[in-house]
Amino acid sequence: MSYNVLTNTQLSPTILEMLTPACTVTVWQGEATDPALLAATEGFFVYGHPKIAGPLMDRMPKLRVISNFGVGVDHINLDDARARNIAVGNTPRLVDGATADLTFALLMAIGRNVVIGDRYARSAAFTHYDPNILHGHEVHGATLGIIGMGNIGRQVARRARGFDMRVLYHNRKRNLAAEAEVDATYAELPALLAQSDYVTLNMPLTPETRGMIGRAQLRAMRPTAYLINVARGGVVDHDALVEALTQGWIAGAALDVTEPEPLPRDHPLLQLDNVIITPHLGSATVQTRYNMARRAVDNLLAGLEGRAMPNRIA
Ligand code: 8YV
Repeated sequence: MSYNVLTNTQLSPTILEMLTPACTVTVWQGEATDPALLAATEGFFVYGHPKIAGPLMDRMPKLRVISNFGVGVDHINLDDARARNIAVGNTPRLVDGATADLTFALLMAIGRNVVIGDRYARSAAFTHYDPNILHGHEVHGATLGIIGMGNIGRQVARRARGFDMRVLYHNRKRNLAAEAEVDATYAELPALLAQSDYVTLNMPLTPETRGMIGRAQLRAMRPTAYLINVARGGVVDHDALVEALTQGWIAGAALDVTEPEPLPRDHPLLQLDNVIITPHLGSATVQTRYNMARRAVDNLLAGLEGRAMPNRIA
């Protein structure tokens, strides 16, 4: 028995090795995909963030399971899947540590001029040591504002303790377990923005969080503060962010995610020295990516075989 599985992009050899004993895997070619192939598809292995909603699902009448490689499922219409009895799996918890590590890497890199310092140190302009240049802002002892105190936010808070940071957080609802574990203090959004030296975005993209950081929120931040986004580009209004960074409303931003992703090559954010951009590397470690692959494959196979999926979100 070999299940018909579609994927949206060429999968890594590691994932293919996990899938091929039980599945025949083909790659979606967009509109050019053979309709017969779609009609036969039983499982969809989703890699990256292609938009998947009802009309596409309807072209796959045999589709029983969508397995998402990643925790965030904002690109998949879960209501449409539920309405069609299609199970959706994802990979929660597995990405938390790596994503929190990258949140901290970006926080330190933007606060301490690591990237711009690297560029300078490689350039012809670096002719002698100059103690007057590239003074950043302290990380230890600073106030960190975490927006989104879920599993990833909590891991960020744990790392912040090691840097003797004061930790504020904002979340849909208070997270008393996190407060007790990491000594984080709940704050309303305006208070968090006004008091934080570093603001990290660790929430999912939902209709409520889309555009949550706009002009008013960026204006409420300190001119010496930094914004770090490892969530989804859609939670930040990018036009407002350009304004904030060029008008000095905030000191800088470090973005692992943007909308669109990638940004058009002539986007003004790419021209700014007080911005760091990484290509969505939050979970990109050898170990985490392996664990995500394993879980995504396990979800897919369980769904196809009618067993309980290890992580089912819809
Ligand atoms: C993945 C992510 O890299 O888990 C998520 O939500 O954004 C990342 O860890 C991405 O989803 C790859 O498919």
